[in-house]
Amino acid sequence: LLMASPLAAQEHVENQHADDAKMAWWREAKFGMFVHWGVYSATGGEFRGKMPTNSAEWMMNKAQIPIADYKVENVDKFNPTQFNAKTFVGLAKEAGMKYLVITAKHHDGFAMFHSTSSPYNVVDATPFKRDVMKELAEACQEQGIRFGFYYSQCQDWHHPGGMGNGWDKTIKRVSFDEYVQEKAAPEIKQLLTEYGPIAIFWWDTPRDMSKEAFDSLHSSTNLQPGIITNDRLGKEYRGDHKTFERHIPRKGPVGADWEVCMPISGSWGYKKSDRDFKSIETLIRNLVDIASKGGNYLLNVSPTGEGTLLPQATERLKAMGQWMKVNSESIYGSTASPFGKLDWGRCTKKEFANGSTLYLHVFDWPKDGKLLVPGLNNKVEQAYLMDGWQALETSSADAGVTVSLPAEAPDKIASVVVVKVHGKLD
Ligand code: JFZ
Repeated sequence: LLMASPLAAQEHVENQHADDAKMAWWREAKFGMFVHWGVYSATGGEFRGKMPTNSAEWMMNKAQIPIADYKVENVDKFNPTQFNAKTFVGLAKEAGMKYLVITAKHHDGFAMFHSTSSPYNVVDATPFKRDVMKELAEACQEQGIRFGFYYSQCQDWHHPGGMGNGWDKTIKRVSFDEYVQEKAAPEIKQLLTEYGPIAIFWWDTPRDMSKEAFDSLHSSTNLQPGIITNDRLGKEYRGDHKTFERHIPRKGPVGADWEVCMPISGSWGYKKSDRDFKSIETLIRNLVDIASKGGNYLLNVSPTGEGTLLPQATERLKAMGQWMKVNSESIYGSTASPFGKLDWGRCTKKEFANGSTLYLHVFDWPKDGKLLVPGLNNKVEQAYLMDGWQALETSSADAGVTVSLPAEAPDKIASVVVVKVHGKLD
């Protein structure tokens, strides 16, 4: 068997320039919603009174649930009657998110859309019978949110050729290539032809596969011109952007597009016992931190078996939206900070023909009212607070530019000070 084609990675490098146009919206967007939703959500990650796993979408694997039991305990119980795609997408929009990526099929193999290649899907196999992917695709289209699919291409714990299910002895195994031909490739093709414009295809997780299987999965993404893919199709595959999982890198990778995906709480999929919600402060500062390093933030939420988010999640998204309402100019379309570590917070930047704008995100408001921008020697044209546009005095010295601040921080989490300077920075 041949390994995943290294050629694919090569082609990508040669196409780097052409990619600039297609990556433009994604680089501008900075902030997206990730959604893990599946039949595991019906029981909140619980199996017959036990919570087998840290991350609910892995419950079938961790509790070694046979396919037949998973059907009874989860598939048959999936009936999210409170789900409303418009409200859901509206919340992403309110948070300031510009795109949404959702699990069309996770490792459990269950299709959250009306698959025409496998009856193991939300319309044919659950009491709910609604194609929730179609509803979301339409709501995103209406509300101007770019829409993308997560798809587990290697692991499939339901199909006899899929990877990962070593516990259900009733499975009569077939080859992985058969699984690709019968299920994965046709499902992906369907997702990319019957759901309107698809902005992102988010592969997960790479494992070894034949060149034929790799090519067959990969080629389907040509069905949507301009589609953006992550780096998790095959081991050698770079895709258009690099995925960081759960953690923010100390420095962003140079010359590459990248994204940090992270659950808003502890688990990706809804888990009843999950109390690990990140604070509003952490979430806003994460967004700022990632933007200051040049990356995107794909923040995951976990709809319940009812089809709604917990109030803890809704509240946090709304608070992020409040902050974005005042400050989003410092995030959308910004690029990485020209500075290394800053004592008081982070910086993002935008460049124009004759000058640059620095957005200083102050986490720790200086007690003496003096904010030093170390090493900045460009001529300052203007400085003001983002919130309310109050003009601020600056002074320049060898150490850099010092901005004089009012006594009170406009925002305890992150106040933005805008500094417009002459010329470029790097
Ligand atoms: C995968 C999934 O297994 C998980 O359920 C979730 O969907 C997450 C977003 O992605 O988990 C991974 C995949 C890759 C790595 C870590 C976790 N990785 O490369 O470090």
